[in-house]
Amino acid sequence: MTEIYEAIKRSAARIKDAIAFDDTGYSENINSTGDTQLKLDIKSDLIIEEEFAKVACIKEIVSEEKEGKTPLHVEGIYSIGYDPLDGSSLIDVNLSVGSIFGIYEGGFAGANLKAAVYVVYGPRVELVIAHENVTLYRLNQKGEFVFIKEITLGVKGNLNAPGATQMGWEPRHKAMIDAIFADGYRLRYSGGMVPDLHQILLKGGGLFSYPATSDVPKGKLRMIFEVFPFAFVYEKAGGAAINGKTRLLDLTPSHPHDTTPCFFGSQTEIERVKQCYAK
Ligand code: FDP
Repeated sequence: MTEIYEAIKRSAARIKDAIAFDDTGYSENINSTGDTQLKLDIKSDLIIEEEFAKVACIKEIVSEEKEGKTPLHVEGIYSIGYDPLDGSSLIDVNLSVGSIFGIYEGGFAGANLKAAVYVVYGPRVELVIAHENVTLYRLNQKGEFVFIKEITLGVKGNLNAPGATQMGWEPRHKAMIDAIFADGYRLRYSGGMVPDLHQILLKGGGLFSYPATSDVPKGKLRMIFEVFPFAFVYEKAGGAAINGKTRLLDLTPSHPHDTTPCFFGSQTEIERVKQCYAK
Protein backbone atom coordinates (compact mmCIF):
# COMPACT_ATOMS: atom_id res chain seq x y z
CA MET A 1 0.00 0.00 0.00
CA THR A 2 2.88 2.38 0.82
CA GLU A 3 4.13 2.13 -2.77
CA ILE A 4 0.68 3.18 -4.00
CA TYR A 5 0.63 6.17 -1.63
CA GLU A 6 4.08 7.18 -2.88
CA ALA A 7 2.93 6.97 -6.53
CA ILE A 8 -0.08 9.16 -5.66
CA LYS A 9 2.22 11.71 -3.97
CA ARG A 10 4.47 11.84 -7.05
CA SER A 11 1.40 12.26 -9.29
CA ALA A 12 -0.01 15.02 -7.06
CA ALA A 13 3.20 17.04 -7.22
CA ARG A 14 3.23 16.77 -11.03
CA ILE A 15 -0.50 17.59 -11.39
CA LYS A 16 -0.08 20.62 -9.12
CA ASP A 17 2.53 22.01 -11.55
CA ALA A 18 0.32 21.28 -14.55
CA ILE A 19 -2.62 23.11 -12.91
CA ALA A 20 -0.38 26.08 -12.11
CA PHE A 21 1.29 26.49 -15.49
CA ASP A 22 -0.40 24.52 -18.30
CA ASP A 23 -3.10 25.57 -20.75
CA THR A 24 -6.49 25.44 -18.99
CA GLY A 25 -8.45 25.10 -22.26
CA TYR A 26 -10.57 22.30 -23.66
CA SER A 27 -9.32 19.45 -25.84
CA GLU A 28 -11.35 18.02 -28.73
CA ASN A 29 -12.10 14.79 -26.82
CA ILE A 30 -15.29 13.73 -25.06
CA ASN A 31 -15.03 11.27 -22.13
CA SER A 32 -17.33 8.31 -21.43
CA THR A 33 -19.67 10.45 -19.31
CA GLY A 34 -20.14 12.80 -22.26
CA ASP A 35 -18.07 15.70 -20.84
CA THR A 36 -15.65 17.54 -23.12
CA GLN A 37 -12.23 16.89 -21.60
CA LEU A 38 -9.92 19.69 -20.57
CA LYS A 39 -6.31 19.32 -21.69
CA LEU A 40 -5.58 19.16 -17.96
CA ASP A 41 -7.99 16.20 -17.45
CA ILE A 42 -6.08 14.26 -20.08
CA LYS A 43 -2.64 15.23 -18.76
CA SER A 44 -3.54 14.40 -15.13
CA ASP A 45 -4.85 11.01 -16.22
CA LEU A 46 -1.63 10.27 -18.12
CA ILE A 47 0.53 11.32 -15.16
CA ILE A 48 -1.33 8.99 -12.80
CA GLU A 49 -1.24 6.08 -15.25
CA GLU A 50 2.52 6.57 -15.70
CA GLU A 51 3.13 6.59 -11.94
CA PHE A 52 0.86 3.58 -11.27
CA ALA A 53 2.56 1.62 -14.06
CA LYS A 54 5.72 1.64 -11.87
CA VAL A 55 3.93 -0.12 -8.97
CA ALA A 56 3.94 -3.92 -9.22
CA CYS A 57 1.14 -4.56 -6.70
CA ILE A 58 -1.42 -2.77 -8.93
CA LYS A 59 -3.35 -5.23 -11.06
CA GLU A 60 -5.59 -2.82 -12.96
CA ILE A 61 -6.83 0.75 -13.00
CA VAL A 62 -10.00 2.45 -14.14
CA SER A 63 -10.13 6.19 -14.65
CA GLU A 64 -13.10 8.52 -14.76
CA GLU A 65 -11.59 9.78 -18.01
CA LYS A 66 -11.63 6.36 -19.74
CA GLU A 67 -14.39 3.93 -20.64
CA GLY A 68 -12.91 0.61 -19.48
CA LYS A 69 -10.28 -0.92 -17.21
CA THR A 70 -6.55 -0.78 -18.04
CA PRO A 71 -4.63 -3.88 -16.95
CA LEU A 72 -1.21 -3.12 -15.39
CA HIS A 73 0.51 -6.06 -13.66
CA VAL A 74 -0.78 -9.67 -13.80
CA GLU A 75 0.74 -10.44 -10.38
CA GLY A 76 -0.83 -7.32 -8.83
CA ILE A 77 -3.49 -7.53 -6.12
CA TYR A 78 -5.04 -4.06 -6.08
CA SER A 79 -7.52 -2.45 -8.48
CA ILE A 80 -7.58 1.33 -8.37
CA GLY A 81 -10.48 3.52 -9.46
CA TYR A 82 -9.60 7.20 -9.74
CA ASP A 83 -10.81 10.58 -10.87
CA PRO A 84 -7.64 12.40 -11.99
CA LEU A 85 -9.07 15.93 -11.81
CA ASP A 86 -12.43 16.17 -10.10
CA GLY A 87 -14.30 19.46 -10.34
CA SER A 88 -12.26 20.47 -13.36
CA SER A 89 -15.06 22.80 -14.51
CA LEU A 90 -13.79 25.08 -11.71
CA ILE A 91 -10.29 25.36 -13.20
CA ASP A 92 -11.11 28.43 -15.32
CA VAL A 93 -12.36 30.35 -12.27
CA ASN A 94 -9.31 29.33 -10.21
CA LEU A 95 -11.20 27.47 -7.46
CA SER A 96 -9.88 24.36 -5.73
CA VAL A 97 -10.03 21.00 -7.50
CA GLY A 98 -8.90 17.50 -6.52
CA SER A 99 -7.87 13.95 -7.40
CA ILE A 100 -9.67 10.95 -5.83
CA PHE A 101 -8.45 7.35 -5.54
CA GLY A 102 -10.20 4.18 -4.34
CA ILE A 103 -7.91 1.20 -3.71
CA TYR A 104 -9.86 -2.06 -4.06
CA GLU A 105 -8.91 -5.70 -3.54
CA GLY A 106 -11.08 -8.27 -5.36
CA GLY A 107 -12.97 -6.04 -7.80
CA PHE A 108 -14.73 -2.69 -7.83
CA ALA A 109 -17.40 -2.94 -5.12
CA GLY A 110 -17.88 -0.80 -2.03
CA ALA A 111 -17.19 -3.76 0.24
CA ASN A 112 -13.80 -4.37 -1.44
CA LEU A 113 -12.39 -0.93 -0.74
CA LYS A 114 -9.21 -1.24 1.33
CA ALA A 115 -8.08 2.40 1.38
CA ALA A 116 -9.00 5.75 -0.11
CA VAL A 117 -6.87 8.79 -0.88
CA TYR A 118 -7.70 12.25 -2.14
CA VAL A 119 -5.66 15.33 -2.99
CA VAL A 120 -6.89 18.93 -2.79
CA TYR A 121 -5.20 21.43 -5.09
CA GLY A 122 -6.03 24.71 -3.37
CA PRO A 123 -3.85 27.58 -2.22
CA ARG A 124 -1.87 24.67 -0.71
CA VAL A 125 -1.76 21.04 -1.79
CA GLU A 126 -3.16 18.63 0.81
CA LEU A 127 -3.46 14.88 0.75
CA VAL A 128 -5.73 12.72 2.87
CA ILE A 129 -5.24 8.98 3.36
CA ALA A 130 -7.96 6.80 4.87
CA HIS A 131 -6.95 3.30 5.89
CA GLU A 132 -7.36 2.33 9.55
CA ASN A 133 -7.75 6.03 10.40
CA VAL A 134 -7.80 9.26 8.37
CA THR A 135 -4.64 11.37 8.15
CA LEU A 136 -3.90 14.76 6.62
CA TYR A 137 -0.61 15.67 4.89
CA ARG A 138 0.53 18.93 3.28
CA LEU A 139 3.08 19.52 0.52
CA ASN A 140 6.09 21.55 1.65
CA GLN A 141 8.70 23.60 -0.29
CA LYS A 142 10.91 20.52 -0.69
CA GLY A 143 8.15 18.63 -2.50
CA GLU A 144 7.45 16.32 0.47
CA PHE A 145 4.07 15.55 1.99
CA VAL A 146 4.37 16.28 5.71
CA PHE A 147 2.02 14.73 8.27
CA ILE A 148 -0.27 17.39 9.77
CA LYS A 149 -2.86 15.56 11.87
CA GLU A 150 -5.45 12.83 12.21
CA ILE A 151 -8.95 13.83 11.07
CA THR A 152 -12.08 12.92 13.03
CA LEU A 153 -15.62 14.13 12.54
CA GLY A 154 -17.80 15.51 15.30
CA VAL A 155 -21.11 13.78 16.05
CA LYS A 156 -22.86 16.88 14.75
CA GLY A 157 -21.56 19.70 12.55
CA ASN A 158 -22.82 23.05 11.34
CA LEU A 159 -22.11 23.12 7.57
CA ASN A 160 -24.51 22.18 4.78
CA ALA A 161 -23.43 21.53 1.17
CA PRO A 162 -26.58 20.77 -0.85
CA GLY A 163 -25.70 19.69 -4.41
CA ALA A 164 -27.65 19.23 -7.67
CA THR A 165 -30.15 21.41 -9.52
CA GLN A 166 -32.62 22.61 -6.90
CA MET A 167 -35.46 22.75 -9.45
CA GLY A 168 -35.19 18.96 -9.71
CA TRP A 169 -35.13 18.17 -5.97
CA GLU A 170 -37.89 15.96 -4.56
CA PRO A 171 -40.21 17.85 -2.16
CA ARG A 172 -39.05 15.73 0.81
CA HIS A 173 -35.41 16.57 0.01
CA LYS A 174 -36.20 20.29 -0.22
CA ALA A 175 -38.07 20.13 3.10
CA MET A 176 -35.07 18.45 4.76
CA ILE A 177 -32.56 20.97 3.41
CA ASP A 178 -34.80 23.88 4.46
CA ALA A 179 -35.16 22.39 7.96
CA ILE A 180 -31.37 21.98 8.26
CA PHE A 181 -30.83 25.64 7.37
CA ALA A 182 -33.63 26.64 9.75
CA ASP A 183 -31.60 24.93 12.49
CA GLY A 184 -28.71 27.34 11.92
CA TYR A 185 -26.48 25.38 9.51
CA ARG A 186 -24.33 27.50 7.17
CA LEU A 187 -24.17 27.06 3.38
CA ARG A 188 -20.81 25.90 1.99
CA TYR A 189 -20.85 24.70 -1.64
CA SER A 190 -18.18 25.45 -4.24
CA GLY A 191 -19.27 22.87 -6.83
CA GLY A 192 -16.11 20.80 -6.31
CA MET A 193 -16.75 17.58 -4.45
CA VAL A 194 -13.21 17.33 -3.11
CA PRO A 195 -12.90 20.80 -1.51
CA ASP A 196 -16.53 20.71 -0.34
CA LEU A 197 -16.15 17.37 1.45
CA HIS A 198 -12.69 18.34 2.69
CA GLN A 199 -14.10 21.49 4.28
CA ILE A 200 -16.82 19.58 6.14
CA LEU A 201 -14.24 17.04 7.38
CA LEU A 202 -11.82 19.68 8.62
CA LYS A 203 -14.46 21.92 10.17
CA GLY A 204 -15.80 19.08 12.31
CA GLY A 205 -18.88 17.98 10.40
CA GLY A 206 -22.10 18.72 8.57
CA LEU A 207 -23.80 17.32 5.47
CA PHE A 208 -22.86 17.05 1.79
CA SER A 209 -25.67 15.79 -0.43
CA TYR A 210 -26.02 14.96 -4.10
CA PRO A 211 -29.54 13.51 -4.29
CA ALA A 212 -31.60 11.89 -7.03
CA THR A 213 -33.32 14.64 -9.03
CA SER A 214 -35.76 14.78 -11.94
CA ASP A 215 -32.83 15.45 -14.34
CA VAL A 216 -30.44 12.85 -12.82
CA PRO A 217 -32.64 10.18 -11.12
CA LYS A 218 -29.56 8.08 -10.25
CA GLY A 219 -27.53 11.05 -9.04
CA LYS A 220 -24.47 12.47 -10.75
CA LEU A 221 -21.52 11.26 -8.74
CA ARG A 222 -19.79 8.06 -9.77
CA MET A 223 -19.53 5.15 -7.33
CA ILE A 224 -16.08 3.78 -8.13
CA PHE A 225 -14.14 7.03 -8.52
CA GLU A 226 -15.94 9.49 -6.26
CA VAL A 227 -18.63 8.06 -3.97
CA PHE A 228 -17.01 4.91 -2.51
CA PRO A 229 -13.65 6.58 -1.74
CA PHE A 230 -15.35 9.45 0.13
CA ALA A 231 -17.79 7.08 1.86
CA PHE A 232 -14.74 5.20 3.15
CA VAL A 233 -13.05 8.42 4.31
CA TYR A 234 -16.18 9.62 6.12
CA GLU A 235 -16.79 6.30 7.86
CA LYS A 236 -13.18 6.00 8.99
CA ALA A 237 -13.35 9.57 10.34
CA GLY A 238 -16.37 8.60 12.48
CA GLY A 239 -19.13 9.84 10.16
CA ALA A 240 -21.46 7.98 7.81
CA ALA A 241 -22.39 7.82 4.12
CA ILE A 242 -25.66 6.56 2.60
CA ASN A 243 -27.70 6.77 -0.61
CA GLY A 244 -30.75 7.86 1.39
CA LYS A 245 -31.53 4.44 2.82
CA THR A 246 -28.57 2.12 2.24
CA ARG A 247 -24.94 2.39 3.30
CA LEU A 248 -22.98 3.44 0.19
CA LEU A 249 -20.20 0.91 0.81
CA ASP A 250 -22.78 -1.91 0.54
CA LEU A 251 -23.45 -1.04 -3.12
CA THR A 252 -21.92 -2.76 -6.18
CA PRO A 253 -21.91 -1.00 -9.56
CA SER A 254 -22.70 -2.98 -12.69
CA HIS A 255 -20.68 -0.61 -14.89
CA PRO A 256 -17.51 1.37 -14.04
CA HIS A 257 -19.30 4.70 -14.57
CA ASP A 258 -22.48 3.94 -12.58
CA THR A 259 -23.67 6.78 -10.37
CA THR A 260 -25.71 6.93 -7.15
CA PRO A 261 -27.46 9.52 -5.02
CA CYS A 262 -25.20 10.15 -2.03
CA PHE A 263 -25.08 11.79 1.39
CA PHE A 264 -21.91 12.15 3.46
CA GLY A 265 -21.80 13.61 6.93
CA SER A 266 -21.60 13.37 10.65
CA GLN A 267 -23.78 10.81 12.44
CA THR A 268 -26.47 13.35 13.42
CA GLU A 269 -26.99 14.69 9.91
CA ILE A 270 -27.00 11.25 8.29
CA GLU A 271 -29.63 10.12 10.82
CA ARG A 272 -31.71 13.07 9.65
CA VAL A 273 -31.32 12.00 6.00
CA LYS A 274 -32.44 8.45 6.91
CA GLN A 275 -35.57 9.78 8.59
CA CYS A 276 -36.36 11.99 5.57
CA TYR A 277 -35.86 9.21 3.01
CA ALA A 278 -37.73 6.59 5.06
CA LYS A 279 -40.94 8.52 4.28
P1 FDP B 1 -17.47 18.49 -12.08
O1 FDP B 1 -18.72 18.24 -12.88
O2 FDP B 1 -16.96 19.92 -12.18
O3 FDP B 1 -16.37 17.47 -12.33
O4 FDP B 1 -17.55 15.20 -10.37
C1 FDP B 1 -18.60 15.96 -10.60
C2 FDP B 1 -18.63 17.32 -9.93
O5 FDP B 1 -17.85 18.30 -10.52
C3 FDP B 1 -18.28 17.28 -8.42
O6 FDP B 1 -16.94 17.58 -8.14
C4 FDP B 1 -19.22 18.30 -7.83
O7 FDP B 1 -19.52 18.10 -6.47
C5 FDP B 1 -20.43 18.17 -8.69
O8 FDP B 1 -19.99 17.70 -9.96
C6 FDP B 1 -21.15 19.48 -8.84
O9 FDP B 1 -22.32 19.29 -9.55
P2 FDP B 1 -23.49 20.38 -9.59
O10 FDP B 1 -22.92 21.56 -10.32
O11 FDP B 1 -24.59 19.70 -10.33
O12 FDP B 1 -23.88 20.71 -8.18
